[in-house]
Amino acid sequence: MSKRYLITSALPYANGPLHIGHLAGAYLPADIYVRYLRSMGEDVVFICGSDEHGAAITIRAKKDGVEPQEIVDRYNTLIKETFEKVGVSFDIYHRTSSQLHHETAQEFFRDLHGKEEFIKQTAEQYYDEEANQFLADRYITGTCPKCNHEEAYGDQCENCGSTLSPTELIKPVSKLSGNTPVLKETTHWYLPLDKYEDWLRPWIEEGELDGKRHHRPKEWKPHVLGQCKSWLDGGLQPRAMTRDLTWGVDVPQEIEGSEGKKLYVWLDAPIGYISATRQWAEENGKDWKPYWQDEETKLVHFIGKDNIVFHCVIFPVILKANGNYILPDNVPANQFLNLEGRKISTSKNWAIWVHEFIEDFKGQPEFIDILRYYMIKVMPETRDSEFTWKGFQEANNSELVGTFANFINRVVVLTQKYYEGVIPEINSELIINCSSEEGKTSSFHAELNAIKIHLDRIGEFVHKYDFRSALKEVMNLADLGNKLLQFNAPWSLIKTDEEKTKVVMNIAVQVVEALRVAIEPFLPGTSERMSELLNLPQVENNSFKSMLAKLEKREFLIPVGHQINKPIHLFTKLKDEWVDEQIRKLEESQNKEIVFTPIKEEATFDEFQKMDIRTGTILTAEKVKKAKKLLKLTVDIGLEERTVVSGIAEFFKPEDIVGKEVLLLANLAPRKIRGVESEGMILMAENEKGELAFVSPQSGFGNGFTVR
Ligand code: B3M
Ligand code: ZN
Repeated sequence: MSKRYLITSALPYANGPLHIGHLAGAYLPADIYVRYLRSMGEDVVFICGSDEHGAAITIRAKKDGVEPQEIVDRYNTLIKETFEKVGVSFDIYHRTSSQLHHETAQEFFRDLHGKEEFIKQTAEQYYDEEANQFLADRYITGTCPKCNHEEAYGDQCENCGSTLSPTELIKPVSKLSGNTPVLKETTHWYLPLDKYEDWLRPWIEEGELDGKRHHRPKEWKPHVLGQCKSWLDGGLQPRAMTRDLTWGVDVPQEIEGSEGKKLYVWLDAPIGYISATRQWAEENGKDWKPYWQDEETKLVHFIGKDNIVFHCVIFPVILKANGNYILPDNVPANQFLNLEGRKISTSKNWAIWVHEFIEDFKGQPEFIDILRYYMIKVMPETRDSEFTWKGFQEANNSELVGTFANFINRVVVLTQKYYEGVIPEINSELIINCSSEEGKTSSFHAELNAIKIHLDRIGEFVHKYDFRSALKEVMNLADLGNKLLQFNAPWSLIKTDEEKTKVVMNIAVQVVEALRVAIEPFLPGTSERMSELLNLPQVENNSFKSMLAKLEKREFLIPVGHQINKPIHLFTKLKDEWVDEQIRKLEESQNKEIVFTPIKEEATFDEFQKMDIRTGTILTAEKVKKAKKLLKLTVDIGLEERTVVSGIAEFFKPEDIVGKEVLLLANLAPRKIRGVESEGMILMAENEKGELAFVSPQSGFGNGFTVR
């Protein structure tokens, strides 16, 4: 065990709500780990907060036509409330637009700058001439050079998880104007990552730091090590730690050339873990430094796989270059959760939004824990996994209802029926039937020992970040309880041997109590309801540890004579119609939210007047040889006929559009396209799916008339 733990979850961008993929990736696993550590009496701090800078925010602000601060205020509040309602129990949920964070991040920059860790360099970066600004990584999309995904970002590809630089993208496009960006010189401060390889590689590959054992690489997930190694083997490059932006943490103004420069979001955001810890310490009268600067602290970053390199290479370099900070003991990144056979997509609204789930089932508190249970069961710990509503129903009906709640209910009902809810006095020497194997005999103490074996296994799995197996082990404990009842049949035994029945029922209640404590890291709401059921105080720090200590000393977990309450239904079955309804809602909702292209730069009326748009009718249409997207049209615009090449062949058949009334930009400079002189452009609308539609006057309007 470590002296103390500092646990972080990736700071979610405050540019939209949380979906189930976020929870399964970086938040639910961390919450289980932290709750277990607390229940084992460990000194642990759980840190998170909103990541409020970077293009993810400003793109959303442009889309909504508001200032970035309004976006982060809106989503910081929603995200914080959502985490609270699903029981993700941060010690602080901070935010990087706070003054304390700006100061902390600027302190880091000054320190690195003062130590001349940066290289000030002028290099070419992508610039959007129409938007008249340099483009941050997320403002550029293009084809991923690694997997050919066509919507990769300038800094990473969400499809294959690769970390990229904008200049690696094939056919880059600016998200601001839709144009191809140009390369333009600008000056930034670069962190020469290559300079740190001599200690990075042994740290990652051997778990050694400055010649000493730091951690065990075999405890890191293979896909995390794999991504780090391929980054190291690909050759570390200097990486710009500043950007030309209007939103973010200023480069300290006393530094020459800092005008208009902000910290790169991936320098600023991870420092958000430190500023959040400082805020937490201030609010709780604690000293933050031991959590970040004492080697006896175990630092663990919970993230999604698309953040691996930032947490295993860039942030450690920043911390090491500073010199006062510890490095992470592990970065157990999860893979991606898919939904009903498709990737979760915020732009296509193919997602289960957590705040909507909470709202939909607010009258049924057990639904939060069914969601947690199923998401842990399918957690993408080592490979991408799948969320399906059918799977959700099965996990609830057969495991939570059939195994877990059913056992607890039988114990409570029988204890009420035989002993009016009072835990019976027992003769612990009596022999009963064993819970693990039909026909074998056992005793009270042997059964308590069997409980402890499951509890120890839960801890082992949790410490290996294997939360799926840990939860399975909790369910194995419920199975032990079911078999104890099945192999001893107290409902019959009571007729022939009351004393033995008391032993069986007492052990059964001890199992229920073990489940109440053991389930808390996974399903905190259920544990709370079980506390009411057993008439006990809530699980708190040290509960798991003191439970193990009692079992060590062969003591009761729940004392004889304790009065429990009347039975309640912890979970109830979900019908097939309910599943059908969830799938219908999901399929319908996917068109609900449309992501609009940002409004372009302001145009003057005179600029608009320069365009001459006329009504017209398509007279002929034919395919352009060897150009699957192009059609060659003849358009009658009243005073003349024009030949126009149009990129609509994937959406319209030539024969279907002859006679179509259209609008034509008639004074566009002619240009040769695939050998055909195109004299103008047909106006088309494009929706969120990329589908095209003609923009037409009402039928019979006539040709050659001016649009104004
Ligand atoms: N804001 C989350 C993401 O990439 C990013 C994490 C920052 S953790 C310091 O989706
Ligand atoms: Zn890719």
